[in-house]
Amino acid sequence: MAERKIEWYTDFVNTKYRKKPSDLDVLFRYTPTRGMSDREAVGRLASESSVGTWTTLPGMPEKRIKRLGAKVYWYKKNYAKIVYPKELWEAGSIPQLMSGIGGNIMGMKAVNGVRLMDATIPREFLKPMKGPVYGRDAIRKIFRKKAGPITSTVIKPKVGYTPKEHADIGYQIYMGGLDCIKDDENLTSQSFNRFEDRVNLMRKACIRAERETGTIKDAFINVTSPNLKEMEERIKLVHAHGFSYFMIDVVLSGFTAVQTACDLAHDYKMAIHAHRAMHSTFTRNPDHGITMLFLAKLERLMGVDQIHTGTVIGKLEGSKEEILAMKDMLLSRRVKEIPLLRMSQDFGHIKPTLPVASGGLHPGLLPELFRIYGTSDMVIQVGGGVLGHPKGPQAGAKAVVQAIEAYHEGVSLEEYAKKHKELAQALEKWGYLRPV
Ligand code: CAP
Ligand code: MG
Repeated sequence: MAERKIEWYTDFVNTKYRKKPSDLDVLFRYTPTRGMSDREAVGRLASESSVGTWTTLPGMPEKRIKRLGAKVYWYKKNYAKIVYPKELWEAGSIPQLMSGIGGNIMGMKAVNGVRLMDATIPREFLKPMKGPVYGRDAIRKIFRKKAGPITSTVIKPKVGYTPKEHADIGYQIYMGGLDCIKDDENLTSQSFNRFEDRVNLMRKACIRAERETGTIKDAFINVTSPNLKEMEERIKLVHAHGFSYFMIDVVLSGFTAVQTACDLAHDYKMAIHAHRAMHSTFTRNPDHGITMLFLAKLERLMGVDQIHTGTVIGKLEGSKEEILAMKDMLLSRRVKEIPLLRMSQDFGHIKPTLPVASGGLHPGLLPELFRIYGTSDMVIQVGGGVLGHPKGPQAGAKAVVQAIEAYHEGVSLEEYAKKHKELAQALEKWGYLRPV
């Protein structure tokens, strides 16, 4: 029997292809399985993420479908660049985009692993996207401060307090000088701390602290919900109480929820704090999944105003190289390619998103954190490092403020601690510890 061609994977490899500005240009890292050539492996990635399947399709309208197919235009040493024509995508829909470039290809037997590193997203796709309402401008427009950081504390223990206990501690922290109180990622509406009661009492604490300090206070209250209808109700409630922000667990809630939340944020002129809990399930393995950098890009485009990006020196994983590339990507109008790490991107009308450093921070680490980030235009989020202060949460908040003042004044923490007892007490407990 004559041998028949049953598959067309290598038709998707075209190293002579000249990419168009309207193409989506994606960088992947891949590891072929044993016996699979690079060409065969990357062809499969391009096929499955665009129009192809495992076999040839004799009846298909050849010309049109081939035009819609992805093209591998470059591959070398486990990296490939694949372009996709704009017609393949529903502009502005992140779930649909990810159904292609982050979809079935992640499970193909042809590769031991495939990692979506980053993508240059064309202007056409971005057109319907609104981006953040405030983003970096939250520092000036919400808090009326000239410079960052926006300071916040997540109350610890993570869960367990009643709304009243939560709001009382929140009040003390506000009075210690911090701008915001954040819910933890696993605090939503449990029996011991109902959402409605927390919103209500937190608002009272916030207003009282604003009146007594003459500064602006807000809260990142977690609206993560079992369904979109409930999420919308919770956002409306937070808005009706006069908060400027709400928080959402962006990975756990999913892209559709985030896009819905962002639309509502535009309706209500609110800012969104994006917690990334669960991202490590797909960002941590260097050979597989999706990078945190690309996730952060998607979140900026969808419209979160601030997103957790890591600390380098705190308790959670994240390389300095990626964190810095991500921070620049979030804060810039345009970024250049960093070979094999980041693709170029023009964000056009999409505002910058603030990075959030969180996880194991305490006063002794803050100046080092700002030096690493190269800016204090960010959000800092200190939980244990405030609540664990030997003299209580208010003293903990004061110590954070003092560490920031020392940084802005260019004075060492030891020097500043000579005249600021809360900072001295924090340094005595934690010094410059990098928690693990
Ligand atoms: C920090 C935190 C944050 C993580 C998130 C926690 O508390 O509340 O959720 O920082 O991580 O639950 O661990 P601490 P990331 O300040 O007490 O460490 O910012 O890396 O997404
Ligand atoms: Mg947390």
